[in-house]
Amino acid sequence: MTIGPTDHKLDRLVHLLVRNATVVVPGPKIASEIGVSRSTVWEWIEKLRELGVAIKGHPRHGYQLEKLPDILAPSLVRAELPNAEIGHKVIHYFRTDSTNSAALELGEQAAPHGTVVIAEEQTAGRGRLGRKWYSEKSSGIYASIVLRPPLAPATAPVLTLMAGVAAQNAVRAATGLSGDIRWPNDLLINGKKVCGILTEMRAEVDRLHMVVLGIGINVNQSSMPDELREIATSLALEGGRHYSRLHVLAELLRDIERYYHMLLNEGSAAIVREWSAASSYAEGKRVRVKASRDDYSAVTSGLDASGALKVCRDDGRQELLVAGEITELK
Ligand code: BT5
Repeated sequence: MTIGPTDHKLDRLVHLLVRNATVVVPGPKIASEIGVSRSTVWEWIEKLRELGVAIKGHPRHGYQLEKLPDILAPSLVRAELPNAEIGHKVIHYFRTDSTNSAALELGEQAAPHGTVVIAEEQTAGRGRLGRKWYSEKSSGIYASIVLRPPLAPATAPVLTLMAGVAAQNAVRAATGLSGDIRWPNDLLINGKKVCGILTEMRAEVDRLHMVVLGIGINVNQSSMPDELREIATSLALEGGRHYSRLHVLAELLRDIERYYHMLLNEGSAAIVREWSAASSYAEGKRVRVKASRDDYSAVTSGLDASGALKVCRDDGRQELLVAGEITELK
């Protein structure tokens, strides 16, 4: 079931509990401050508890947070990002099919540049080419960012590279874990995928109308499903501890804003340079390439100016990859 975006009054409830984290807030006070009935407050407290927010208390006495919640409520995200361009508007869902679908739809309805759509859970999270993105409830970050870049459609691949570099930086800043970037869009830790990026766009002939950058990061999953265990991991599995999704998300949005400005001010070459320095896959890596009808081994030899990957096949032929999969050959 897909449900609508989170009521801004529920967002205010979370904010109010966080602001008063050290005291018990009486139910009637909460009800009057946010303008809902006491029974609605009770229902919402139950809903938050279901999501793992630890709240002590009872309708008769009042409520108090047992610890700061790791919920990506818009007011909490915005509080982390004062004056941000990316994240000045945050739309939150407890559950939706795909944040990319929601962001594309909101973008068609004129959602401004920098709007961020977040879900605690996706029922149809997707990767490229119709693949599925496993989106366990409240363990990962599922975020889609609406961008309206004053750029030509040919720049779109560089936006994906930019998001990869931003994700790598954000993960390092928030957790100390260092990841590698596999072309074009996977963040790997110890060889396993911890983050994927799906860029979708609406373009006119010479101008990008809207780009949606969809980013999935596995943060606190304590195990991965059987079919992904060999290839995927989470920050918690690698770091051996729980991380604040809010903190990781805030770092991510800040880094995306920083690299986005680098792209606008210095051009694609700056992002290609950053990516090349950040990825062990840029040059000299032996890989297996799976392109549309081709499957071969090769060695990578750098990115071209548009972000395409140059590879040299074993028989010496050069190829330029604009799409496709590569995996490391050991
Ligand atoms: C991607 O696709 O890596 C892009 C994933 C983008 C997900 C975000 S979440 C927010 C936004 N809303 C969406 O609906 N999507 C975006 P691709 O390169 O095609 O990789 C997909 C493959 O990764 C799958 O076929 C699995 O093998 C693997 N996979 C699936 N779920 C995973 C997970 N949670 N962690 C790591 N690997 C996963």
